Amino acid sequence: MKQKRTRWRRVGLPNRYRLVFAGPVGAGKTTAVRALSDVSPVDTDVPISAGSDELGDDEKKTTTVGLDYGAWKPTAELSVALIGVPGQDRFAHAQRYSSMPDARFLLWLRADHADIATDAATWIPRFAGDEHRLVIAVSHCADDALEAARGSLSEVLDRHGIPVDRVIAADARDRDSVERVACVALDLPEKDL
Ligand SMILES: Nc1nc2c(ncn2[C@@H]2O[C@H](COP(=O)(O)OP(=O)(O)OP(=O)(O)O)[C@@H](O)[C@H]2O)c(=O)[nH]1
Ligand SMILES: [Mg+2]
Repeated sequence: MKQKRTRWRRVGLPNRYRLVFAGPVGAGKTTAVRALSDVSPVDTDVPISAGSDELGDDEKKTTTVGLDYGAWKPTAELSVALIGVPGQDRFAHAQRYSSMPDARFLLWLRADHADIATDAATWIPRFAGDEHRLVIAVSHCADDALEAARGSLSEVLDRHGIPVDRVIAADARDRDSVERVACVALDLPEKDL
């Protein structure tokens, strides 16, 4: 006999968001999820394979093959699931994070990458239709390098209707810095935190 299932309404529960961390290899997605998460994050990192062209620097020894998961509670009323996707295209199955109304997107790009504009041109179209919910976090960004990065990105930003002030310098290793870009992506005034 078919049983009627009780429908639970979400009453009095905190508002929930998903914040998706996307971008090329080594931009800092896993590091940023780790920095911001209030709980021990789950990651799916494996050691970088020797001789591969995965971008490694001295500090980076692993790469994400599935998803990163963390959780952040900026206020008593808000609960944010942190989801990092892999940078490598061979794990592209996990890059497609379906666009839902509660999703916001942080695209991480490296300022010290020779072709930050190409990285942006590759990744931004993956958020087609969601550009208004996208913030670009520029990592590995020296104090005076943000304007240069914004300049390099200006054409691709124009093409996708993204205002230049949505491009923000952020150090993925630093919680305050990640919090700042997360607040912009979630339209949260920082003073409320
Ligand atoms: N100097 C510097 N290092 C940074 C900054 N942001 C992140 N890093 C370092 O850059 C590396 C980023 O590595 P991950 O977080 O694994 O990068 P990812 O984007 O998750 O890469 P994949 O999972 O391989 O796609 C780490 O070694 C961080 O410590 C920054 O602003 N400055
Ligand atoms: Mg990663």
